[in-house]
Amino acid sequence: MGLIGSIKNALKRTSGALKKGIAGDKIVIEQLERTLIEADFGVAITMEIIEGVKKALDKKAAIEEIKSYLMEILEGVGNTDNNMNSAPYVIMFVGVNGVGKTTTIAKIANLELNNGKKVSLVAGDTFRAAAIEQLTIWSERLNIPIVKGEYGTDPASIAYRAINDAKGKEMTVLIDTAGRLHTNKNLMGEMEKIVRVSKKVDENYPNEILIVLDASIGQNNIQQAKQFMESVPLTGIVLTKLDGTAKGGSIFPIVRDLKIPVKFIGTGEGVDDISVFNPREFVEDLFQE
Ligand SMILES: Nc1nc2c(ncn2[C@@H]2O[C@H](COP(=O)(O)OP(=O)(O)OP(=O)(O)O)[C@@H](O)[C@H]2O)c(=O)[nH]1
Ligand SMILES: [Mg+2]
Repeated sequence: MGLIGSIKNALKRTSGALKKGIAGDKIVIEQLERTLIEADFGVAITMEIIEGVKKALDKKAAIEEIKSYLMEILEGVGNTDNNMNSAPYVIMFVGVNGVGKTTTIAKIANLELNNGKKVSLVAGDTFRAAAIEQLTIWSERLNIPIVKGEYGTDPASIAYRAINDAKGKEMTVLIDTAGRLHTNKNLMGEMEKIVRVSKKVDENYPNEILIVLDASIGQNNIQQAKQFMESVPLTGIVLTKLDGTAKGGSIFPIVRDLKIPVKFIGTGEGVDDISVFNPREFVEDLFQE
């Protein structure tokens, strides 16, 4: 299945629910409202959509109104292009436990390889048992280099070494980090240090700090991400596990609240189950026939 097919498929749970809300010849406001809330669009955005729909002349116009309103939210937070062209281009992935950081890194590595780019992986999770092996397996499977150290060692020094090794090379450097909660001060400090030390190689590094969010927890992601934002300057979002949730609508309050763009979406467990985020495609697929 092609990439577009897989987004459509991944959004089936959310789009299927939305379809019920706009079934029939005319949009029934109460029904639409309930559906939007259930799909986790949030109260504010739901109310704004309803206002727009009330002004529309017919169902077709109403749906077009909804789509363009939602597109504005996604595009209103700036550049969603992935222009990964510095030498090297360094991306660090952060987030709480189990959201899909390591899997996302493998998927993006694979995307980059398919685009003819060189990639290296950085095993910056020296905390969780088997985390280094997990990334090593991916590096072997994808046949790409990995920079790693011992468990319990400082991931900042590993990241520094990796970025320094890649200096001047056209290469995408993907830094894995341990899952952490904001309440773990040590781990939060360790994450800040990775950023600080990367900047010693070049102040632009890491070029991106992407927070990986599990779509199935919906709007609860907002609070979680804000806590990370207090420690490191997040540049974008990877929204994973869209395939397993009907809460796909939460992407809108998340983006509007955090004011950073979604860069990639995860649509399954396989290495190909990722898409470079495209707001128009996302909105069209939400309202698929
Ligand atoms: N269905 C689905 N599963 C996913 C997706 N992304 C990751 N997963 C699964 O989520 C689980 C956790 O993935 P990891 O990549 O290990 O998550 P992590 O954030 O690195 O976890 P920690 O390192 O323990 O914090 C695995 O079983 C993945 O296969 C996705 O887009 N869809
Ligand atoms: Mg991991």
